[in-house]
Amino acid sequence: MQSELMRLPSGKVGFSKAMSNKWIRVDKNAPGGTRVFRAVDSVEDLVQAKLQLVQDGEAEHLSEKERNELKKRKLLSEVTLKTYWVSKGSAFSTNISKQETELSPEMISSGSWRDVKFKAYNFSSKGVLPEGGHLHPLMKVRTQFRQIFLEMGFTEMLTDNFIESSFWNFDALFQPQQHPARDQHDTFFLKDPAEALDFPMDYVERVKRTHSQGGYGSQGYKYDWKLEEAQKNLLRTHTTAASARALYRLAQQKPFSPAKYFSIDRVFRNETLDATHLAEFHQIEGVVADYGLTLGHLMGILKEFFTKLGITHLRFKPAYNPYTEPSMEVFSYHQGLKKWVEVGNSGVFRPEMLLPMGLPEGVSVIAWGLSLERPTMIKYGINNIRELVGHRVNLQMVYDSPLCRLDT
Ligand code: FB9
Repeated sequence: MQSELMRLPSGKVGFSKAMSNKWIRVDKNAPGGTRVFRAVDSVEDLVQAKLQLVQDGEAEHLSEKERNELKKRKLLSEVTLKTYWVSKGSAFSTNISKQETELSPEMISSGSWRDVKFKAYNFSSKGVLPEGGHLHPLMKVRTQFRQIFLEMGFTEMLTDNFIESSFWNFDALFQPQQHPARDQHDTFFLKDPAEALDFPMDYVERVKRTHSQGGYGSQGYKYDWKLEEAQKNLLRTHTTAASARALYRLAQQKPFSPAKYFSIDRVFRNETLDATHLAEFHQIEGVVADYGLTLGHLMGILKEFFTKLGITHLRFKPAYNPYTEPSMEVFSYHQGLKKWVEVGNSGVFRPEMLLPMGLPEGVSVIAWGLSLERPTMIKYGINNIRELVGHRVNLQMVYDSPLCRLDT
């Protein structure tokens, strides 16, 4: 009976093996229960025969399939033995003779080169990477912006003075002396030298009059403008101070000729620090001076400029700056962040700024600004500005930072 068979030791394994080899057959309808019958006259235990081959050192006669079956049943384990034949090479020696790697002038003059062995050149070995300098990501992005301005026909302004007088940083821009941005909590003033003394006094007089009494059609701010306030030295809070100097210089050239200026340099503000703001950043500024420029020209040049950054979908929002009227904040829809992000600020410089400089009636100046850090952090995927600038920067990030392509 099958039930009796199953109770034998290895009965189940034997039964399934015999069935798969068709050595037995089963009759489920036999009287008294399922009975098992012999189906062949004799059987040959192939497994035992194969294992005997292995035992006799003739495992190579087994097929890979047969070997795998035996391995699967853990009846066979395979060990690969590698043997090497070692023989003396042409350079065989029982002592290590150092092979020369350099042919020196002394060897040539003394002739000793004849008795030494030179190591063969290994032309496939990789050269040692020469140590070189590495540009900081900010500098790579600055180069890209500089390239964009240059191909748009802009000339770079002089910005090599971090220290500026309040006159050029604020008064020349028609920013009143009591403006909150001009006090300590927003601006870094210098102790020494505390004051700037060298100004074009005729121009200062016109600025003083424009602030205190008005002029050129403006009613001014009607306050007692003080030279001492304008003389205070500070760390420039924007590169618009450099724009004021450049425009004043332009106004001295007669007759007037249109100009396009740009600047990219550090500015300093005594602001609350956070993950994306430090007390200093690099401001990028573009300025265009010509007869009859309007807000339409400004929108057009902003579209042209930002398109070169890969920013196409611009929106303009009315804003306020002390030195531009009208002013616009510039926004772009960020596909990644799925929201509108501010990409800069812009405006038309006020006549109260331009006319005291001596620029002719009818000349208007449009300008815009943005930071270098924001696009750099976005391009290089940096979320905290302290990973980009400052004493905690990981220099390996600088070494590994790839080239910057702004238009992709
Ligand atoms: O850069 C800014 N955003 C920005 C710029 C480019 C960009 O590129 C993406 C990779 C494609 C992404 C973002 N901003 C100006 C907007 C904000 O980041 C803002 O929160 C921070 N602003 C700085 C000032 O913060 C105290 C950025 C800085 C800024 C703001 C205004 C000006 C310059 C820099 C200006 C100006 C101006 C206006 C009129 C006339 C002349 C100059």
